[in-house]
Amino acid sequence: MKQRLTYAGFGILATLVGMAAGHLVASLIDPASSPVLAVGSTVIDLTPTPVKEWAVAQFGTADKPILVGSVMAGAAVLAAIGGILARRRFWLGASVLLLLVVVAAAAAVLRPGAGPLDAVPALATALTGVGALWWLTHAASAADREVESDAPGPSRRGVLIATGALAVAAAAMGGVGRLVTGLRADPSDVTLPKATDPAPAFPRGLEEKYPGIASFRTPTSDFYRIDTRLSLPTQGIEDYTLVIDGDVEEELTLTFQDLLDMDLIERDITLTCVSNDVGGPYVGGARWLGVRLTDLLDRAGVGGSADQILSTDVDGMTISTPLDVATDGRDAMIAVGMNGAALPREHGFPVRMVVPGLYGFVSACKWLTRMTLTTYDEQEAYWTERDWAIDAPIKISSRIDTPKSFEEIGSGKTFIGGVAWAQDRGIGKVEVQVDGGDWQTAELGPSAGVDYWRQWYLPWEAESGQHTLTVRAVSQEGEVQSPARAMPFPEGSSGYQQIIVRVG
Ligand SMILES: Nc1nc2c(c(=O)[nH]1)N[C@H]1C(S)=C(S)[C@@H](COP(=O)(O)O)O[C@H]1N2
Ligand SMILES: [Mo]
Repeated sequence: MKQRLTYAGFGILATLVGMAAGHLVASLIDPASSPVLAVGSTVIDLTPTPVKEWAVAQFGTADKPILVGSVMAGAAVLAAIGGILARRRFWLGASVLLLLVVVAAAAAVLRPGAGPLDAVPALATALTGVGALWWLTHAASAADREVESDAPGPSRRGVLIATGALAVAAAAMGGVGRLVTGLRADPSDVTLPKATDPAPAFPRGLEEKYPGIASFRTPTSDFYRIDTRLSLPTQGIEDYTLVIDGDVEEELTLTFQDLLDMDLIERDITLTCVSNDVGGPYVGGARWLGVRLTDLLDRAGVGGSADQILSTDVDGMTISTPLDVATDGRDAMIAVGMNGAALPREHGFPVRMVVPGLYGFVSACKWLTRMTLTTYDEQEAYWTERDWAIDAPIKISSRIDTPKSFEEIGSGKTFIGGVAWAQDRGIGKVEVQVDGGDWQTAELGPSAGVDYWRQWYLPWEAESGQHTLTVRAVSQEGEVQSPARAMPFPEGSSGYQQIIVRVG
């Protein structure tokens, strides 16, 4: 039994060393081709929509580390079996490791936008992993022979040396891989020109006077991040191009500088993810800098048949946007800046799309490299293939930020506060209901335009006991937030947020 455990450990250690080697080689080629990440990404793409929604609801943005952890755990189980088998028949055990590598190589090569070169990290994993297993099993069997012959010798130490050296090697390769990724061109090296059409001065939000309410502008580092990626693209600006093709008079290929040379608009726009539950965190407000979408489309000259802009990212991931909505006069843009700086890699460096009023999955393509004017009949985007809606305007919604659900607060003078959004229409009113009583009109914070969320608060004389608080928003056009409960799939959640608080 002890022997088995030891060999299971050998299998796991060998696999770890192999993974670390693959990760290091991938950091030089393309981080996404790292065996663990490639398998993880394939799992994401193959996961049925309901399961994915469940994972997002259950784990939030921790879903990615959990997925990577699960892939590693699965690999560890197989690696342990491989290690045990390798004790008696080395190549049988090694073939289990090799099977894992073949799966990883296939995942890396079959990713959209990948090529044969993306199999190299898996190859490095195979060589290192099998080599490590060979070293460990040979050191151990040498030690076994010594025990049998009762001759004291250095081989037991040999096992320790092999184990220690391999563990250190795995950690070192992991560290170097991280360093290499960090060395790549940084968005903070990019200086952006000023907007030709700047946004008005940004008003001071309510958050200082009414603590607990989400800050009026979401700090970039706190901005929610939702995408299908496990590693960030390493796209730089020197070799960046944006292609506009499909049903256009003239196909365009623009460099990053070409985009900066055009007129730039600056707008305050609130993004929202379709996966945001009522009361959820996947919404944030930022100041975006970019080229007006219609300026670009006019340059290319859109033909008569297109009804969809199919955006493609650096890796071939696609996002669809309804052409008529994006060009109806709203401030849709191809953004290069966020909150006064270049886009961070997490949020689409160097270039992304932002369309006020549409959920991110049908508009906000990050790491954008191509816009194809086409039709929904002809081409389907990533989420369209997964049965999500194609026309997905953001639903009017409101959220209570303070007090928190199930919070215990002191009785007396206090306030209820939060945010509300109805992009492209603007918030007209926010109403709060305490214990099912009359809808009371909340005070609104300053406005940064119809595409931006609005903070709100309602002074409240809190009496001891348990209370139910409910919020709803009304747009400037008088459209009332829908009370009908809906799940995020397929076109966004609806219903009123209701929380319970205890007043002491
Ligand atoms: N290339 C790419 N762009 C993408 C996504 C993606 O998975 N890949 N996710 C979209 C979704 S679902 C949303 S809600 C927004 C989120 O943008 P953020 O991460 O900058 O907040 O990006 C959109 N753009
Ligand atoms: Mo999203």
